[in-house]
Amino acid sequence: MVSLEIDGKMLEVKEGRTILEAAKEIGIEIPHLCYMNLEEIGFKNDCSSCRICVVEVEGQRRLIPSCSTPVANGMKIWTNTKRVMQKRRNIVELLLSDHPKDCLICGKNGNCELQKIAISFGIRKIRFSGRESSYEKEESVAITRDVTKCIMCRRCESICRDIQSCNILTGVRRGFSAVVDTAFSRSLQHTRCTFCGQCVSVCPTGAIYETDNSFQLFQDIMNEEKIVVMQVAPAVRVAIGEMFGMEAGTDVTGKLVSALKKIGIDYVFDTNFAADVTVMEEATELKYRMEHGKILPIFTSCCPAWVRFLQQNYPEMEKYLSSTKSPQEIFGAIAKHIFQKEQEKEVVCVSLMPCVAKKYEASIGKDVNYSVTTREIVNLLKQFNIDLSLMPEEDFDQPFATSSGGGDIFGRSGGVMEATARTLYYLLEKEDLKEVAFHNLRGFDGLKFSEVKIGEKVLRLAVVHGLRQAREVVEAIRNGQLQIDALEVMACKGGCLAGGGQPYHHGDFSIIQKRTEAIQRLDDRNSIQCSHQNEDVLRMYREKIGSIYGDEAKELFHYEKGR
Ligand code: HC0
Ligand code: SF4
Repeated sequence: MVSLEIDGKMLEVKEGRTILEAAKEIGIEIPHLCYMNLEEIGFKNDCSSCRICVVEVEGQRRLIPSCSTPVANGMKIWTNTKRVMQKRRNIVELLLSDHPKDCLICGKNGNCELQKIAISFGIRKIRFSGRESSYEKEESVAITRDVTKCIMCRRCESICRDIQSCNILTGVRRGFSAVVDTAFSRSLQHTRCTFCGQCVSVCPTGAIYETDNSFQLFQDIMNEEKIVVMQVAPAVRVAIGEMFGMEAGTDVTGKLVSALKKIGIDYVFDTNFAADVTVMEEATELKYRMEHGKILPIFTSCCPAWVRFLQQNYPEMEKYLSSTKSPQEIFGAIAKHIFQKEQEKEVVCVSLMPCVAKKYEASIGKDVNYSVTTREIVNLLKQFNIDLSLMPEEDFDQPFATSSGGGDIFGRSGGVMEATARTLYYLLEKEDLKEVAFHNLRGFDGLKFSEVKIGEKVLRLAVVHGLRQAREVVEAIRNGQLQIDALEVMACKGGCLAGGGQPYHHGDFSIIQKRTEAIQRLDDRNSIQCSHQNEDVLRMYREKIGSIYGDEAKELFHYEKGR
């Protein structure tokens, strides 16, 4: 332990802690912009580029950045001296002097950390004026970049490099012209960007945010000629309440359904129902591959960022991907090929997702018209003056309303594999697993393994999240160092619960933990444990599709020739 003094208070903290972290332990919040620490998933951005967190340390002539300076025995620190306060204010005013002032129509309005700092510093006037940078905005199908709003905090660069190993964004140029950009300023679409949206999750300003589809939804709702059908992804229901002041991990499923109805969505269905369909198809596909000596391991294919990552970086490994579509796309097929037949007007299928890559997936698929994020729907609900916390509870619309616990856990890392294993066991053994929980596949470890004994065979399952670790796993499989039968990959650490379209966590990992616990509770409390026990799914097959993994199912729920 290290003993030190901050603002006259004595304290002891663990060795290796920074001054900023130590101060936080005794309730002193030092303002900062570039720093972010998600220790639990191995992400730390402490390049001390903004220098808003400077403090005075006795014996040091210069002001010290608290985010990157470790504590030492006997240190005496002041976090709010005149010098410190003046320096911080100068930095913020300098940042603002070269920052667009279009907050009212900015994608981060209300969520911007620079805006919050400007408010907390009471800035009404910027003393410095001069040249302002100008860059074209880039709007891809999933992510919009406005480099004029880049403050060079480098968080996007760090997460893209260290957690995702994609290296799409990097600091370019020097001095006044320095910004974070792609190589040769290429649009994201023309790079190997996966659209995972992790850069969006950590950007403090409006430099990177989701491409907006909420206005399109607004217009469709207003159009009497259309029937708007919305599917709600597994991870949204335990996160969206945060933006209405509720505790992270509050399950607001029923309230969300009634709120969506209230703003004029005609039908609200559950993506978890489609997740159960994905399980039926994927488990049957895996069984088929095992029994016919086809290629193994099978890779899950429901995370579009992971799929794009594999296609771009390891095209020779694409053959391992399951041909089963993601729940988003499976539901799209249900909406456009089953539900549409019973309607007289045109059905618009919109997905509500925690993810920005789902916008990309919708754009390359046929059936989902477009996707909106958790944050976008919150904006829309607020436009309609709806406070989610005050809404009554309502059920999803029939007949796509029921899900099993297997469908419910899709939103967390390990969920797809666990749900698939529950059903695969049943398909092969003709009886249910006695214990459906695969505890080894849960939690935040980057790579997790489990085994399931089916007859004489032991199936080896693996789960990985975060693309850096996914890359290591793919390479180990390619080099023959790792032998497994099935692999789940989610691009975001923690799975969809931590997706790029979710309420901002602002560096607080406990939020993601609480969402994960909440999703697990849905599974634990569900009286239907496995996808193959979902009577509504089985009825849909009986009445509309025919057999699982049959001709019609393959036509609707699978990509041709793999992908
Ligand atoms: Fe996910 Fe999904 S679980 S990717 O994380 O598989 O986005 O929530 O909707 O499609 O179900 C995201 C979440 C989904 C899909 C499902 C899968
Ligand atoms: Fe990197 Fe993902 Fe952002 Fe693309 S979306 S730039 S891959 S972090």
